[in-house]
Amino acid sequence: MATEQNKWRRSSALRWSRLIVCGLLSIVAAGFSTSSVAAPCSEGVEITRSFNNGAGWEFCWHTRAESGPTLTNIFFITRSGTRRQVIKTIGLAALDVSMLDSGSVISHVQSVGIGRAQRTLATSDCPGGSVVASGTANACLAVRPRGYASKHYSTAVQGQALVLSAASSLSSGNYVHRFALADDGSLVAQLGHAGDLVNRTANSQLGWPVVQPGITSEIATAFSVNALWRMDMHLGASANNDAVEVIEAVPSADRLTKTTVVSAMTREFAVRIDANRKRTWRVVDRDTLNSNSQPISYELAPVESGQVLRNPQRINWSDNDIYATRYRSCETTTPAISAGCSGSLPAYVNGESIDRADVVLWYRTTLYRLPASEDRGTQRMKFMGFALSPRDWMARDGN
Ligand SMILES: [Ca+2]
Ligand SMILES: [Ca+2]
Repeated sequence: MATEQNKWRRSSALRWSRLIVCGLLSIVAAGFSTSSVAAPCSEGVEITRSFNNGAGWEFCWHTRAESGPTLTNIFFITRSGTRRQVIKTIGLAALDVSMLDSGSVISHVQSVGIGRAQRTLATSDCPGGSVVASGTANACLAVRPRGYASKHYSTAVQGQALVLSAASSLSSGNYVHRFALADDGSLVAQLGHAGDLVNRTANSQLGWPVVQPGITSEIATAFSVNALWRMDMHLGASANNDAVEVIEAVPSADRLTKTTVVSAMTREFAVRIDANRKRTWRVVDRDTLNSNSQPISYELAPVESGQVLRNPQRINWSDNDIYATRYRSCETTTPAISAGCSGSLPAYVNGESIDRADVVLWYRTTLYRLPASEDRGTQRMKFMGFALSPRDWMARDGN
Protein backbone atom coordinates (compact mmCIF):
# COMPACT_ATOMS: atom_id res chain seq x y z
CA MET A 1 0.00 0.00 0.00
CA ALA A 2 2.81 2.37 0.87
CA THR A 3 4.27 1.98 -2.61
CA GLU A 4 0.93 2.76 -4.20
CA GLN A 5 0.49 5.82 -2.04
CA ASN A 6 3.91 7.19 -2.84
CA LYS A 7 3.45 6.58 -6.54
CA TRP A 8 0.10 8.30 -6.45
CA ARG A 9 1.46 11.24 -4.54
CA ARG A 10 4.32 11.70 -6.97
CA SER A 11 2.16 11.40 -10.05
CA SER A 12 -0.41 13.85 -8.86
CA ALA A 13 1.68 16.39 -7.00
CA LEU A 14 2.21 18.64 -9.99
CA ARG A 15 -1.40 18.51 -11.07
CA TRP A 16 -2.50 19.75 -7.67
CA SER A 17 -0.35 22.82 -7.61
CA ARG A 18 -3.22 25.14 -8.40
CA LEU A 19 -5.13 26.69 -5.57
CA ILE A 20 -8.83 27.11 -5.98
CA VAL A 21 -10.27 29.63 -3.65
CA CYS A 22 -12.92 31.01 -5.96
CA GLY A 23 -16.29 30.62 -4.39
CA LEU A 24 -14.72 30.66 -0.97
CA LEU A 25 -17.23 33.06 0.36
CA SER A 26 -20.11 35.23 -0.53
CA ILE A 27 -20.03 37.84 2.09
CA VAL A 28 -20.98 41.26 3.26
CA ALA A 29 -18.62 43.71 4.79
CA ALA A 30 -18.19 43.37 8.50
CA GLY A 31 -15.89 44.50 11.23
CA PHE A 32 -14.13 42.04 13.51
CA SER A 33 -12.60 42.06 16.84
CA THR A 34 -9.42 40.04 16.75
CA SER A 35 -6.57 40.11 19.17
CA SER A 36 -3.80 37.97 20.48
CA VAL A 37 -4.64 38.50 24.14
CA ALA A 38 -4.23 35.43 26.27
CA ALA A 39 -7.69 34.99 27.72
CA PRO A 40 -9.42 32.89 26.66
CA CYS A 41 -6.87 31.84 24.02
CA SER A 42 -3.94 29.70 25.02
CA GLU A 43 -3.41 29.01 21.31
CA GLY A 44 -4.04 31.30 18.37
CA VAL A 45 -5.98 34.52 18.12
CA GLU A 46 -9.22 35.48 19.78
CA ILE A 47 -12.16 36.28 17.53
CA THR A 48 -15.41 37.81 18.75
CA ARG A 49 -18.42 38.92 16.79
CA SER A 50 -22.01 39.88 17.49
CA PHE A 51 -24.82 39.81 14.95
CA ASN A 52 -27.73 42.06 14.06
CA ASN A 53 -30.03 39.96 16.29
CA GLY A 54 -27.81 40.55 19.34
CA ALA A 55 -26.35 37.05 19.59
CA GLY A 56 -22.64 36.44 19.19
CA TRP A 57 -19.68 34.08 19.31
CA GLU A 58 -16.24 34.10 20.88
CA PHE A 59 -13.54 31.62 19.97
CA CYS A 60 -9.86 31.16 19.26
CA TRP A 61 -8.42 30.07 15.95
CA HIS A 62 -5.08 28.49 15.08
CA THR A 63 -3.72 25.93 12.64
CA ARG A 64 -2.29 22.60 13.74
CA ALA A 65 0.48 21.14 11.59
CA GLU A 66 -1.17 17.73 11.21
CA SER A 67 -4.89 18.43 11.30
CA GLY A 68 -5.17 22.00 9.99
CA PRO A 69 -7.46 24.86 11.03
CA THR A 70 -8.78 24.42 14.55
CA LEU A 71 -11.22 26.41 16.66
CA THR A 72 -10.91 26.32 20.44
CA ASN A 73 -12.70 27.74 23.48
CA ILE A 74 -15.94 28.39 21.61
CA PHE A 75 -18.59 30.39 23.48
CA PHE A 76 -22.07 31.29 22.21
CA ILE A 77 -23.78 34.39 23.58
CA THR A 78 -27.56 34.32 23.24
CA ARG A 79 -29.63 37.31 22.23
CA SER A 80 -30.48 37.89 25.85
CA GLY A 81 -26.81 37.84 26.81
CA THR A 82 -26.34 34.37 28.28
CA ARG A 83 -22.72 33.44 27.56
CA ARG A 84 -21.79 29.77 27.80
CA GLN A 85 -19.03 27.60 26.43
CA VAL A 86 -20.02 24.96 23.86
CA ILE A 87 -16.82 23.38 22.58
CA LYS A 88 -13.23 23.13 23.73
CA THR A 89 -11.76 22.11 20.34
CA ILE A 90 -13.11 21.35 16.86
CA GLY A 91 -11.08 20.36 13.80
CA LEU A 92 -10.19 17.45 11.58
CA ALA A 93 -8.77 14.25 13.05
CA ALA A 94 -8.25 12.44 9.72
CA LEU A 95 -8.57 13.14 6.00
CA ASP A 96 -8.24 9.95 3.99
CA VAL A 97 -8.74 9.68 0.24
CA SER A 98 -9.57 6.31 -1.29
CA MET A 99 -9.35 5.58 -5.04
CA LEU A 100 -12.09 3.53 -6.60
CA ASP A 101 -9.77 1.35 -8.69
CA SER A 102 -7.25 0.10 -6.17
CA GLY A 103 -8.61 0.92 -2.75
CA SER A 104 -5.29 2.63 -2.09
CA VAL A 105 -5.55 5.33 0.54
CA ILE A 106 -3.63 8.45 1.30
CA SER A 107 -3.87 9.82 4.83
CA HIS A 108 -3.16 13.53 4.72
CA VAL A 109 -2.88 13.90 8.48
CA GLN A 110 -0.10 11.33 8.51
CA SER A 111 1.66 12.30 5.30
CA VAL A 112 2.38 15.96 4.73
CA GLY A 113 -0.02 17.32 7.35
CA ILE A 114 -3.07 19.40 6.46
CA GLY A 115 -1.82 22.44 8.33
CA ARG A 116 1.61 22.31 6.74
CA ALA A 117 -0.12 22.37 3.35
CA GLN A 118 -2.24 25.40 4.22
CA ARG A 119 -2.03 28.16 1.66
CA THR A 120 -1.56 31.83 2.38
CA LEU A 121 -4.68 33.71 1.36
CA ALA A 122 -4.49 37.07 -0.37
CA THR A 123 -6.94 39.86 0.30
CA SER A 124 -8.52 39.06 -3.06
CA ASP A 125 -9.31 35.56 -1.76
CA CYS A 126 -11.50 37.13 0.91
CA PRO A 127 -13.87 39.60 -0.74
CA GLY A 128 -15.78 41.63 1.81
CA GLY A 129 -14.04 39.95 4.71
CA SER A 130 -10.79 40.27 6.60
CA VAL A 131 -7.70 38.10 6.28
CA VAL A 132 -6.58 37.24 9.80
CA ALA A 133 -3.23 35.73 10.72
CA SER A 134 -2.54 33.20 13.45
CA GLY A 135 1.14 32.37 13.63
CA THR A 136 2.30 31.66 10.09
CA ALA A 137 -1.20 30.70 8.88
CA ASN A 138 -4.01 32.94 7.82
CA ALA A 139 -7.73 32.65 7.20
CA CYS A 140 -10.61 34.64 5.78
CA LEU A 141 -13.18 35.94 8.26
CA ALA A 142 -16.50 37.37 7.21
CA VAL A 143 -20.07 37.77 8.31
CA ARG A 144 -22.38 36.63 5.56
CA PRO A 145 -26.13 36.36 5.20
CA ARG A 146 -27.48 32.85 5.67
CA GLY A 147 -30.94 33.45 4.29
CA TYR A 148 -34.12 32.98 6.24
CA ALA A 149 -33.61 32.56 9.96
CA SER A 150 -37.39 32.20 10.19
CA LYS A 151 -40.41 32.70 7.96
CA HIS A 152 -44.03 32.82 9.04
CA TYR A 153 -46.58 34.13 6.54
CA SER A 154 -45.52 37.71 5.84
CA THR A 155 -43.00 37.81 8.69
CA ALA A 156 -39.46 36.95 7.69
CA VAL A 157 -36.19 37.25 9.59
CA GLN A 158 -32.86 37.10 7.79
CA GLY A 159 -30.01 35.36 9.58
CA GLN A 160 -26.25 35.84 9.62
CA ALA A 161 -23.22 33.64 10.22
CA LEU A 162 -19.60 34.33 11.04
CA VAL A 163 -17.56 32.28 8.58
CA LEU A 164 -13.91 31.36 8.91
CA SER A 165 -12.34 29.85 5.79
CA ALA A 166 -8.87 28.58 5.02
CA ALA A 167 -7.37 26.52 2.21
CA SER A 168 -4.91 23.64 1.91
CA SER A 169 -3.27 22.23 -1.22
CA LEU A 170 -2.75 18.50 -0.88
CA SER A 171 -1.80 15.77 -3.33
CA SER A 172 -5.43 14.71 -3.71
CA GLY A 173 -6.74 18.19 -4.30
CA ASN A 174 -7.31 21.66 -3.01
CA TYR A 175 -9.39 21.81 0.13
CA VAL A 176 -11.35 24.65 1.66
CA HIS A 177 -11.92 24.47 5.40
CA ARG A 178 -14.98 26.34 6.51
CA PHE A 179 -16.57 26.94 9.91
CA ALA A 180 -19.83 28.90 9.97
CA LEU A 181 -21.04 30.04 13.38
CA ALA A 182 -24.60 31.26 13.02
CA ASP A 183 -26.69 33.76 14.94
CA ASP A 184 -29.04 30.97 16.11
CA GLY A 185 -26.27 29.11 17.93
CA SER A 186 -25.64 26.47 15.27
CA LEU A 187 -22.14 25.66 14.09
CA VAL A 188 -21.61 24.22 10.60
CA ALA A 189 -18.29 22.57 9.76
CA GLN A 190 -17.54 21.97 6.09
CA LEU A 191 -14.74 20.76 3.90
CA GLY A 192 -14.69 21.60 0.20
CA HIS A 193 -12.72 19.77 -2.49
CA ALA A 194 -11.61 20.98 -5.92
CA GLY A 195 -8.55 20.89 -8.14
CA ASP A 196 -7.29 18.90 -11.10
CA LEU A 197 -8.33 15.33 -11.77
CA VAL A 198 -6.09 12.92 -9.91
CA ASN A 199 -5.73 9.64 -11.75
CA ARG A 200 -6.68 8.00 -15.03
CA THR A 201 -7.83 4.43 -15.61
CA ALA A 202 -8.40 2.20 -18.64
CA ASN A 203 -11.49 0.69 -17.04
CA SER A 204 -14.68 2.63 -17.65
CA GLN A 205 -16.31 0.98 -14.64
CA LEU A 206 -13.83 2.72 -12.34
CA GLY A 207 -14.48 6.28 -13.38
CA TRP A 208 -16.02 8.44 -16.07
CA PRO A 209 -14.92 9.55 -19.57
CA VAL A 210 -13.79 13.15 -19.56
CA VAL A 211 -13.83 14.76 -22.98
CA GLN A 212 -12.84 18.10 -24.40
CA PRO A 213 -12.72 19.09 -28.06
CA GLY A 214 -9.35 18.32 -29.57
CA ILE A 215 -8.28 16.22 -26.60
CA THR A 216 -8.40 12.47 -26.56
CA SER A 217 -11.04 11.12 -24.25
CA GLU A 218 -9.72 9.68 -21.03
CA ILE A 219 -11.33 7.90 -18.13
CA ALA A 220 -10.80 9.81 -14.90
CA THR A 221 -10.73 7.62 -11.81
CA ALA A 222 -13.41 8.15 -9.19
CA PHE A 223 -12.46 8.53 -5.55
CA SER A 224 -13.90 9.23 -2.13
CA VAL A 225 -12.76 11.80 0.39
CA ASN A 226 -13.37 10.65 3.94
CA ALA A 227 -13.10 13.31 6.62
CA LEU A 228 -13.19 12.63 10.33
CA TRP A 229 -14.04 15.54 12.58
CA ARG A 230 -13.14 15.68 16.24
CA MET A 231 -15.15 17.74 18.70
CA ASP A 232 -13.96 18.01 22.27
CA MET A 233 -17.20 19.21 23.81
CA HIS A 234 -17.34 21.54 26.79
CA LEU A 235 -20.87 22.54 27.68
CA GLY A 236 -21.40 25.23 30.26
CA ALA A 237 -19.09 25.91 33.16
CA SER A 238 -17.34 22.53 33.23
CA ALA A 239 -16.21 19.98 30.65
CA ASN A 240 -16.37 17.21 33.22
CA ASN A 241 -20.12 16.95 33.79
CA ASP A 242 -21.28 16.25 30.25
CA ALA A 243 -23.11 13.17 28.97
CA VAL A 244 -24.35 11.73 25.67
CA GLU A 245 -27.85 10.71 24.62
CA VAL A 246 -29.09 9.17 21.40
CA ILE A 247 -32.49 10.32 20.15
CA GLU A 248 -34.46 8.10 17.79
CA ALA A 249 -37.85 8.01 16.08
CA VAL A 250 -38.64 4.30 16.42
CA PRO A 251 -41.32 3.01 14.02
CA SER A 252 -44.14 0.82 15.21
CA ALA A 253 -44.44 -2.69 13.76
CA ASP A 254 -47.01 -1.52 11.23
CA ARG A 255 -44.95 1.61 10.59
CA LEU A 256 -47.99 3.83 10.99
CA THR A 257 -46.56 5.69 13.96
CA LYS A 258 -43.19 6.54 15.42
CA THR A 259 -42.11 6.95 19.02
CA THR A 260 -39.45 9.33 20.31
CA VAL A 261 -36.94 7.30 22.30
CA VAL A 262 -34.10 8.94 24.22
CA SER A 263 -31.34 6.68 25.53
CA ALA A 264 -28.40 7.57 27.73
CA MET A 265 -25.05 6.36 26.33
CA THR A 266 -23.01 5.90 29.47
CA ARG A 267 -20.01 4.14 27.92
CA GLU A 268 -17.77 5.00 24.97
CA PHE A 269 -19.31 3.86 21.69
CA ALA A 270 -18.81 3.54 17.92
CA VAL A 271 -21.99 3.27 15.84
CA ARG A 272 -23.39 3.89 12.41
CA ILE A 273 -25.99 6.40 11.36
CA ASP A 274 -29.55 5.06 11.13
CA ALA A 275 -31.58 7.09 8.66
CA ASN A 276 -34.69 5.00 9.26
CA ARG A 277 -34.71 5.90 12.94
CA LYS A 278 -33.60 9.50 12.28
CA ARG A 279 -30.89 8.88 14.82
CA THR A 280 -29.22 11.97 16.31
CA TRP A 281 -26.86 12.42 19.22
CA ARG A 282 -26.72 15.16 21.77
CA VAL A 283 -24.20 16.13 24.39
CA VAL A 284 -25.97 17.25 27.56
CA ASP A 285 -24.71 19.24 30.51
CA ARG A 286 -25.82 17.34 33.60
CA ASP A 287 -25.96 20.37 35.87
CA THR A 288 -26.99 23.41 33.82
CA LEU A 289 -30.66 24.06 33.02
CA ASN A 290 -32.29 26.62 30.80
CA SER A 291 -34.98 28.82 32.32
CA ASN A 292 -37.55 26.13 31.49
CA SER A 293 -35.62 23.71 33.73
CA GLN A 294 -34.42 21.64 30.78
CA PRO A 295 -30.79 20.50 30.60
CA ILE A 296 -28.82 22.44 28.01
CA SER A 297 -27.42 20.44 25.10
CA TYR A 298 -25.96 20.51 21.58
CA GLU A 299 -27.10 18.02 18.97
CA LEU A 300 -25.43 16.43 15.96
CA ALA A 301 -27.93 15.44 13.25
CA PRO A 302 -26.37 13.60 10.28
CA VAL A 303 -28.60 15.13 7.62
CA GLU A 304 -25.92 15.04 4.89
CA SER A 305 -25.25 11.31 4.98
CA GLY A 306 -26.04 10.22 1.43
CA GLN A 307 -22.47 9.15 0.64
CA VAL A 308 -20.53 6.76 2.84
CA LEU A 309 -17.13 5.22 2.22
CA ARG A 310 -16.38 2.07 4.20
CA ASN A 311 -12.89 0.74 3.67
CA PRO A 312 -12.06 -0.78 7.05
CA GLN A 313 -9.02 -2.68 5.78
CA ARG A 314 -7.30 0.60 4.88
CA ILE A 315 -9.19 3.14 7.05
CA ASN A 316 -9.87 1.36 10.30
CA TRP A 317 -12.30 3.96 11.63
CA SER A 318 -14.47 4.00 8.49
CA ASP A 319 -16.67 1.09 9.56
CA ASN A 320 -18.58 3.41 11.88
CA ASP A 321 -19.90 6.93 11.51
CA ILE A 322 -19.86 8.42 14.97
CA TYR A 323 -17.73 7.73 18.00
CA ALA A 324 -17.87 9.13 21.51
CA THR A 325 -14.87 8.85 23.80
CA ARG A 326 -13.69 10.17 27.11
CA TYR A 327 -11.09 12.92 26.63
CA ARG A 328 -7.51 11.70 26.53
CA SER A 329 -4.72 14.12 25.63
CA CYS A 330 -3.04 11.73 23.17
CA GLU A 331 -6.26 11.15 21.25
CA THR A 332 -6.38 14.15 18.92
CA THR A 333 -5.91 12.44 15.55
CA THR A 334 -6.27 8.91 14.27
CA PRO A 335 -3.85 7.29 14.29
CA ALA A 336 -2.31 9.15 17.21
CA ILE A 337 0.77 10.91 15.85
CA SER A 338 1.75 13.30 18.62
CA ALA A 339 5.06 12.59 20.29
CA GLY A 340 4.75 9.75 22.76
CA CYS A 341 1.23 8.80 21.61
CA SER A 342 0.02 5.66 19.88
CA GLY A 343 -3.20 3.88 18.98
CA SER A 344 -6.11 4.79 16.74
CA LEU A 345 -9.77 5.65 17.08
CA PRO A 346 -11.29 2.14 17.32
CA ALA A 347 -8.93 1.45 20.23
CA TYR A 348 -9.80 4.74 21.93
CA VAL A 349 -13.24 3.18 22.48
CA ASN A 350 -12.34 0.92 25.38
CA GLY A 351 -15.30 0.94 27.73
CA GLU A 352 -14.63 4.12 29.68
CA SER A 353 -17.52 6.05 31.18
CA ILE A 354 -18.78 9.09 29.30
CA ASP A 355 -21.34 10.00 31.93
CA ARG A 356 -20.34 13.14 33.80
CA ALA A 357 -17.17 13.20 31.76
CA ASP A 358 -15.26 15.34 29.27
CA VAL A 359 -16.80 13.93 26.10
CA VAL A 360 -15.21 13.90 22.65
CA LEU A 361 -17.35 13.27 19.55
CA TRP A 362 -15.86 11.98 16.29
CA TYR A 363 -17.97 12.17 13.14
CA ARG A 364 -17.31 10.93 9.61
CA THR A 365 -18.34 12.69 6.41
CA THR A 366 -17.76 11.40 2.86
CA LEU A 367 -17.57 13.21 -0.46
CA TYR A 368 -17.66 10.92 -3.49
CA ARG A 369 -16.12 12.39 -6.61
CA LEU A 370 -17.17 10.81 -9.88
CA PRO A 371 -15.64 13.11 -12.48
CA ALA A 372 -17.55 14.57 -15.44
CA SER A 373 -16.23 16.33 -18.51
CA GLU A 374 -16.95 19.61 -16.75
CA ASP A 375 -14.29 18.63 -14.22
CA ARG A 376 -11.51 18.43 -16.78
CA GLY A 377 -8.87 21.00 -15.98
CA THR A 378 -10.46 22.27 -12.82
CA GLN A 379 -12.72 20.03 -10.84
CA ARG A 380 -15.77 21.83 -9.53
CA MET A 381 -15.81 22.71 -5.85
CA LYS A 382 -18.02 20.42 -3.75
CA PHE A 383 -18.59 20.63 -0.02
CA MET A 384 -19.45 18.14 2.68
CA GLY A 385 -20.16 18.83 6.30
CA PHE A 386 -22.50 18.74 9.25
CA ALA A 387 -24.08 20.95 11.87
CA LEU A 388 -24.12 21.08 15.63
CA SER A 389 -27.26 22.80 16.86
CA PRO A 390 -28.50 23.89 20.26
CA ARG A 391 -31.28 21.84 21.85
CA ASP A 392 -32.82 23.51 24.89
CA TRP A 393 -29.79 25.77 25.19
CA MET A 394 -32.32 28.58 25.33
CA ALA A 395 -35.80 28.59 26.76
CA ARG A 396 -37.09 29.83 23.42
CA ASP A 397 -35.54 30.84 20.14
CA GLY A 398 -32.91 33.43 20.64
CA ASN A 399 -33.19 33.84 24.39
CA1 LIG B 1 -20.51 20.73 31.15
CA1 LIG C 1 -11.21 5.60 25.91
